[in-house]
Parts: sequence; C-alpha cells; structure tokens
Amino acid sequence: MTIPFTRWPEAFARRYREKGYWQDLPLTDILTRHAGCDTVAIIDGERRYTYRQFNQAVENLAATFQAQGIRRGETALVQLGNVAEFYITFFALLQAGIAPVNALFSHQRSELNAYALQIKPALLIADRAHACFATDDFLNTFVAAHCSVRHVLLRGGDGEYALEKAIDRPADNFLANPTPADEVAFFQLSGGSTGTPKLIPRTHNDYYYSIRRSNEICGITADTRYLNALPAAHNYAMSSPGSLGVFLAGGCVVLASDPSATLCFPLIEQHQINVTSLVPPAVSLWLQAIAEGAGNSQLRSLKLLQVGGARLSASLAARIPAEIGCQLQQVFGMAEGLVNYTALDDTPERIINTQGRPMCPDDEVWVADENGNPLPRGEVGRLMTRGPYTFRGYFNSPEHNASAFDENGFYCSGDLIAIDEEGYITVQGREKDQINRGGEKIAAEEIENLLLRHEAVIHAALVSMEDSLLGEKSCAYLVVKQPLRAVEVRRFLREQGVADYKLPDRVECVEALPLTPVGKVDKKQLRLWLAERARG
Ligand code: J2J
Repeated sequence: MTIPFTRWPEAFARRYREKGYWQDLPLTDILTRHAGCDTVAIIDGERRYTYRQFNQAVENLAATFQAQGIRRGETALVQLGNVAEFYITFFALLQAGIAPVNALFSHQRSELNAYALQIKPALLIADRAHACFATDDFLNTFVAAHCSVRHVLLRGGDGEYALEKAIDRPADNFLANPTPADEVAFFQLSGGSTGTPKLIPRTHNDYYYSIRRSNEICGITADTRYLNALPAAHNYAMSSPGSLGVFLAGGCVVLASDPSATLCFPLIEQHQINVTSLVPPAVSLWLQAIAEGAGNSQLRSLKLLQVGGARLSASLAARIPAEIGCQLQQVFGMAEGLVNYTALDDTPERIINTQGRPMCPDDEVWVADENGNPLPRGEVGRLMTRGPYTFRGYFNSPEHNASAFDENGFYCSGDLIAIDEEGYITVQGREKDQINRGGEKIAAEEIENLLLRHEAVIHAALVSMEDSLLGEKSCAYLVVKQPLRAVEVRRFLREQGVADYKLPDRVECVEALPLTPVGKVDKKQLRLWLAERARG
C-alpha cells in the first residue's frame, strides 16, 4: 500500500539526489543513529529518556502497531500535546510505515473529524487529558463515524487502550518497516485558507533535508539544550530545526506545555537551556515579565532565541539582545516547505529588519504580480516557490492545487514579500484569506461556513483586526435575521467543536456586507471599517 501524493518531476528528484539534499534515509534514522547512546534526549517534567530508552520505547510501540495488524502505507490520527509520548508515537508510527496526521492539542471535534475524513485512519492515538477524550462520548461517536479506525490508544487510558502500556511492553520480533524515503512519511497541517483544513504530504527525503539543513544554519549540536514551548506538532517546533533537529544532533529537548515566562524562565535556568523558539506575542510577554521584576538572570544560559510564525516588528526585535541577553534569529517558514532564516553571523541590522534568506541554494523563490508575471527586485508581490523540501500538492485536493500552484510547479504561499539585492526577504502582508492570530492560523472560510450554520446568520465574513499583543485578532461581520451577541456566537462555534483560537474575538452585526465590483465580499473595506473604529 502506498499513499498517493503529487511527486516532484523526475528531473527534479534526480537533481535533489545528485546535490545530496535527498539521501534516501528514513526519518527514523534521526533516532536510530543514537540507539546506543546514554545521554538524555527528552526531559518531560520529572521524566527523562536517554536515547537508548527513547529508541526502545519506539520499538515497543511500533511492535504493538504491527501486532495489531496495521500495515505499512496505512495512516493514523494522533493528538498528543507537549509530552514525551508525542515523539515516541511519531517515530513508532514511522518505524511501522504508518503515516500520521498530528493534530494540534488545541484542535477539537471539528478539526479531528475533518482530518479523519481525509486520511481514513486505521489508528487513533489521543489523550485522556484532552476535553474530547476525557469521557468515551466523542470517542464512540468518532469510531462509529470513521469505520476505517480499527484501533485506539489513549494516553492516560486503561486496559487495552493504554498508550503507556504499549510503550512499556517489550517488543519481540520487531522489524523496522518504514515507507521508502521518497514516499509519504507523514502529513503536516496547513494553516489554510479554505473551508476544510488541508493536509501536506511530507516525504522522508524532503523533511529530513529541511531538518539537517536547519541544524547547519542554526548551529545545533550534541551540546544543544532546546526548550520546546511551542505546540510540539507544529512544523516550526518539529523541524526548524525544532525538536527533531535537536534529536538528529544528539542534543537534549526539554518540554514545556506553553511559552509563558512563569513556566519557561525556571525551566531555562534549571536545565541550562541554550536555544528556544517563540512566536512574537510570547516574546512581548517575556519582555514584559523581565521589565516587571522577573529580570533576565534566569536566562543566562540562553544563547539563541528564534522568532517566527508571524510578523516580528523591528522595535520588538531590537529589544531582544539587550533585554533577554541572547542572539535573535528570525524564521519565516511554512508547513508546506520553504523556510527562511537570518544567519547567526548576519549584521544586527539584517537580523532586526528582515525575515532572512531561503535555507537551500536550490530554493527557487521569486515575486509575482497579480497576473503571475515576475516583478523586478525589491518590489512587493506574491511569494512563489519550489525546491527540494517544498511540497507539490495538498493531499487529495486537485481543485485547490490547481490554484495554489502555477504551471511550473511553483507554490504560491499567499504571502506578499519583497526580496532585496542580497536575497533577503521581508514579509509585507498577505493575500490569502487567513488570520494570523499570534502565529495561530485561522482560515476565514472555515469559520464563515460554521457561522452560516447558525439559523440567524444570513451572511458572514471573518477578517483580521490589528492587536498590539497578538498582531492580529479576528472579527466576524454578520448579516443576521435577529441580533446576536458575541458570547452567543462564540458559544455556538464552540458547540460546533472548533478550536478556541478560531473563535472570533469580536462580532459586528451589520445591515449588509460591502461588495467588490465583481460581487465578492470586500474584506479590505471591512478591515478599513475596523481600523477607523479603532482610531475613532
Ligand atoms: C511573517 N509571517 C510569517 C514570519 C511564518 C518555521 C517558522 C514558522 C512556520 C509557520 C513554520 C513568519 N514573519 N517570520 O512552518 O517551519 C506566516 C506566513 C506563512 C505562514 C505559515 C516553520 N513565519 N509566517 O508559521 O504553516 O504567512 O508555519 O505563509 O503555521 O505563517 O504558517 P505555518
């Protein structure tokens, strides 16, 4: 069984191999290369796993999957937070050739159902600590609705269901059986701009390259002690260079369940953390905590702070070296592939003002006007890209792929950028219909569709509004049959089972939505209204 996906054309695949980007190794090699090593790989609260123990746990769990009769080429839906089991499960699935979708821990019924409908998983792995799985209600409904699911394992579960038990049960007859390196290893989540969340097939070859190359640029070594405080399943925290990068180098990953200063500062001091990654709002909160009395003395070991996922203002960037006392690296990446970094030896000027350069010499990045024609250097337009770790198509989405790619296989990310003479990128805005709420992406159409299910809603439009901490928040403009309060709208959406971060921060009921000359909702106008109200 192989999972269908859009492959790179043969000539590209050959070139990527010749240049050494694709090495035809499975992602599991990241871990098995350290199988005999007794240094600590993961610290999760009081729990510690050496590389040897980590590898053993992975084998045990993979053997369970094989004993359950789940075959190579099948898929799994996984929802685990920032816990050691997230990585054990990820590598175990890969060892058995099972491709996971790693849902974010903030996801709820709506997202889980949407993913399951697309991949038809043989296996569900979730956590009793998540509201959806605290009782069996949703679990039973889910298993009944998705008849592909043959096995369930729950962290914190009991009996046959217990994930921990499967991890502790010694493996006999385990034989690693990952999918071939040029096939799908797992699915990454797209931030999305469409009605249903899209899935991104990632191969061993392309993902392994992006991790290996990230390690080179970010200086990750066996001495790296990385604090993982962003959602473990997010592409940034997994691969840029993230925890997988640190495992590849043989370093140590310390897990934090959120990026708050109260949780992270003591962890940084206790575990002598030298690298971590944040989104811009978390940086603001760290700076605030420092200024309000926490100081930065607990952060002395920290050498490198990566910031990405959303726009980092130059003024915030400039404060990092002085107030946190470490080097800043800007990261502009996407789960679809392309990642840009400022270099560790770039001038402060570049690090503060740009989002860096594409990490691979064979990343092809250019800027298009609205008709798809190349713009001169320095001008602002659409980001177009292809390369050895940038995907060639969303899973099972021919229609969307037709508009997301040009005829030469260049992916249009929906970002508006400019590229300067030396190839440095600055993100100037966005064309895709998405709200970037402090790094958490909301596809407007997904929420609009859910809002339209409400009996009082006639028209709905979700737009971004400026926010001093999060960068952007969301506002729902509604045309309604009867007045609706924001709390009612949020309650309704929560009942639909959608993640909390997608609930509109503000609701405005209006007579009619403004339209463009071609009759589409004029979101520019709606954002102008919001800006005017904020000023006035
Ligand atoms: C402005 N916008 C940014 C930045 C991402 C590393 C880092 C981040 C992600 C990520 C990732 C930005 N400045 N520095 O996967 O590996 C916005 C852009 C982009 C979208 C991708 C990684 N860094 N963005 O954020 O798939 O709009 O990946 O297209 O979640 O986030 O979002 P996502």
